[in-house]
Amino acid sequence: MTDRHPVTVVGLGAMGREIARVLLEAGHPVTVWNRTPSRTDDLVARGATRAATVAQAVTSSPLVLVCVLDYAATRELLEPVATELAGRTVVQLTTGTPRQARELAVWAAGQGIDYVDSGMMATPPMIGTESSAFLYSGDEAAFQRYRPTLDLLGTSRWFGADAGLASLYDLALLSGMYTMFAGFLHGAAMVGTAGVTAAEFAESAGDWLRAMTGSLTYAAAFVDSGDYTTDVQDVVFNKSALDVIVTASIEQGVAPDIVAPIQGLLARQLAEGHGKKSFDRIIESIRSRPA
Ligand code: FVH
Repeated sequence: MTDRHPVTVVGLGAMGREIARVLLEAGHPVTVWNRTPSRTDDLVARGATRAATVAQAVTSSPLVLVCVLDYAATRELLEPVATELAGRTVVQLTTGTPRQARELAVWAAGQGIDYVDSGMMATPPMIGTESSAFLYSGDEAAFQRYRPTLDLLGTSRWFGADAGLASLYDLALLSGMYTMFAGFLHGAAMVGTAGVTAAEFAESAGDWLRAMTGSLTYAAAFVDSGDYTTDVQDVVFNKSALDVIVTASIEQGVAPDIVAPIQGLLARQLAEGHGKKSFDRIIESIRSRPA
């Protein structure tokens, strides 16, 4: 669908507001509903229509975007208006688990609602910019129908008919993000003991981490092949490095809570006889495989 069709946005928090703004600026008639109505004032001033009820909101548009705190709130809002939603498309932008996405998809299918789940790889200021990416899975026909509209929010990436996949990928990417930031903060605490500011450290850390991302494909090759044979920087080597980092942290008065789990995983690999294998084999200590 390429025309500027009506869109409803339910949930006008930090993300929902930016989403509604981008859609309005692109010329879509936008209806908004938020639990706290005053949070929609600025959007109404920009031309959005404020719905008095969720039922009124969802019957205003063929496409309903939901962006609230969690899936419990989503269900509280959508279940009472299932009849009104039948025949429409719901895109669930709210963050949740793959199981929650799959369960909501099953519920929606039972109500005759076209359901697409999404993971938003963006912060509010990124919405509608080149750095924003939105992950989707679920009802492909509905996704394709509204793709031109969804593309306004950021680069759209399709993951398939399993509604849980967008969420799974979203949370996997966030895991990488959180551990990166946590590692940065651990490093900042370490150099902070020598009077180095976090801002100074951020410059070096940024350069180093950017250089290291080039090695992700090497790590992936070990994991995907299941062959962790290496003649460089094996588990023994990396366990030794983590031992030094943990010891240095403690000596500097920094708690090793962030780095110690990696040391622990390497210790397990060593104990299981994989000292000569690559660092990446620690994944074997945490993962389960599809049946
Ligand atoms: N903000 C971010 O950077 C991240 C980016 C990645 C994705 N997350 C997830 O996006 C969902 C929405 O996040 P948000 O930042 O918009 O969240 P808030 O600004 O806190 O707004 C929350 C909205 O949810 C409404 N709400 C909460 N509980 C209920 C409920 N029981 N019934 C109806 N609405 C509810 C809340 O309404 P109000 O407090 O204004 O009345 C806001 O509209 C979220 O899943 C993030 O994890 C964001």
